[in-house]
Amino acid sequence: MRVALTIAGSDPSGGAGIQADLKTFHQFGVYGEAVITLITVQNTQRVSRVQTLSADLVMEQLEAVLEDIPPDAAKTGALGSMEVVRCLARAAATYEFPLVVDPVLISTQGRRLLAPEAVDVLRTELFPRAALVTPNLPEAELLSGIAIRGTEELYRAAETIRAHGAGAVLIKGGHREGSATDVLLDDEGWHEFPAPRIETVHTHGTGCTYSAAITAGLACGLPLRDAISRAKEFIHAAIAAAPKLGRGCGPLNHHAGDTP
Ligand code: PXL
Repeated sequence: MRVALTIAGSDPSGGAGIQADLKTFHQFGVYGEAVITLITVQNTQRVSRVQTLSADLVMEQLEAVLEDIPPDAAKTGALGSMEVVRCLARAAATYEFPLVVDPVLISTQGRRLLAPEAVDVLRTELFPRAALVTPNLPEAELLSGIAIRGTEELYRAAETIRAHGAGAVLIKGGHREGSATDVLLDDEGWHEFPAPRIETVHTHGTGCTYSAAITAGLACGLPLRDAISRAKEFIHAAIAAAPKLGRGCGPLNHHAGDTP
């Protein structure tokens, strides 16, 4: 059985973070492991508290897992502190499995999930270890320093982010005007992953779920572009079939779609 690992925060409402990642791994027939970096207090309406765990507690979880059930691929989500980013980047230098870095900075409700001083460490120390970095539009703007008004700036932002040493960059289209087309820059060049937009507020945890689905594909040995294509179909089906739970921005249906 293939194994995927998530290193991310907890969302007790089950829509985002490690909960979303584990459901997604399971949906792809991949055994899921989870190292917790922070605990949020949240529901579909608000994030009321974020408690980061110490870097040594995060690293101890990671070491315990890696020495016993090493994954075939891993992803990172919310990392919380600069210390965690730095320790993880150091450790990742020795990893032979692919690492997907979802650069989670701020929750949809506006809560910081990464300390401001950690952003530069993320870029300069963790991105060089990543097979893929998956920013959404606001994250791509923050990480590249480029205000993205159109396709031209989007492409320049991807180049700027990849220049930090990531294998590939996928800027997600969920926050774009018009269609939700994602743009990939990898060592073969540019590729677009188109999808029609679904008008809904039930998109809580979309970024987590998408990067987890890509990670599951990589854990199964799929080439990067195939892993993204399959994940894109999955995320579209999961949004289309959202169960409309909660009073706010509700979760996706992680059980949707024709996954293996
Ligand atoms: O979707 C970003 C995200 C990641 N991880 C955790 C979260 C959120 C958004 O709320 O709570 C734990």
